[in-house]
Amino acid sequence: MADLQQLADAVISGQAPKVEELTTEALDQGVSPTDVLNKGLIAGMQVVGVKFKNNEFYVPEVLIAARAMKAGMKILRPKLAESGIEPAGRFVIGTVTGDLHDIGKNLVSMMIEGAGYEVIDLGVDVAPNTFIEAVKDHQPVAIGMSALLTTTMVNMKKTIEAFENDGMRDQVKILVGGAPLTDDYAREIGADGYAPDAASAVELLEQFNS
Ligand code: B1M
Repeated sequence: MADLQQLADAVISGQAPKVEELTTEALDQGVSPTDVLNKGLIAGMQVVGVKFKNNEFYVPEVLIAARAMKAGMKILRPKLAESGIEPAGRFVIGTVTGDLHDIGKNLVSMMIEGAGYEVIDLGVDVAPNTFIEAVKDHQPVAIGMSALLTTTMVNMKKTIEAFENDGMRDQVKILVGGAPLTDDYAREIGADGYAPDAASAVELLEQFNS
């Protein structure tokens, strides 16, 4: 019988080919796609999140684990679609106008995907209106904005104001993060939450979605 703990361990240690092999094996043996997702891939990424938070893992290990998880998701996604299993919710993410830094954003994006959400990644240099259109199109649980420059973090405020001006502010939770940000700044600009790291972003999203 397929060992889902072994699959979780392969995600944690970032072994993409092994994750592919174990995901295929589990499905072939009749394990449900939901169990493969929750007890294998997501369980593995949860451990990665904890290790990252505790400084036991650094950025490269997280990126390698996320790549392994994605290798499993590629096999699993069509099976999940066939069995009509919905994602936990949708999450829209982007780096704000004028800012091209995307390493942190990509980490957050991968951890959130690892927690079972469908992630719509708008990329970098994302204009306020693009966030608004994405909310209209995808109705996410929340949007996430990333900024790495003191000169671009102000564009988070502008984006929130654009949501307010469009009468859309109460339709979505807004999560912000990035190295120059603080909890106080997030509060000051009217965000719903500030995540100092990728694991905290997952925790906040789970709170918004409960
Ligand atoms: Co730039 N850069 N950079 N840079 N760069 C910084 C940010 C800087 C601090 C370096 C420095 O001077 N010491 C400085 C900013 C200074 C300031 O504003 N006070 C700086 C500068 C000045 C610049 C340029 C202006 C340089 C120039 O051209 N003169 C320029 C700006 C370009 C632009 O954006 N318009 C620039 C360019 C670049 C590169 C293109 C060369 C490259 C980016 C490559 C890329 O992202 N694809 C780059 C890099 C790599 C950095 C540093 C070295 C590393 C950033 C990084 O990836 N960190 C950075 C210095 C540093 O931080 N040591 C620096 C790792 C990443 C995992 O952490 O992004 O903080 P971070 O993400 C964390 C959390 O913050 C949080 O979770 C992540 C994981 O834990 N998080 C979120 C992030 N986003 C979140 C969103 C959330 C929740 C949590 O919700 C949605």
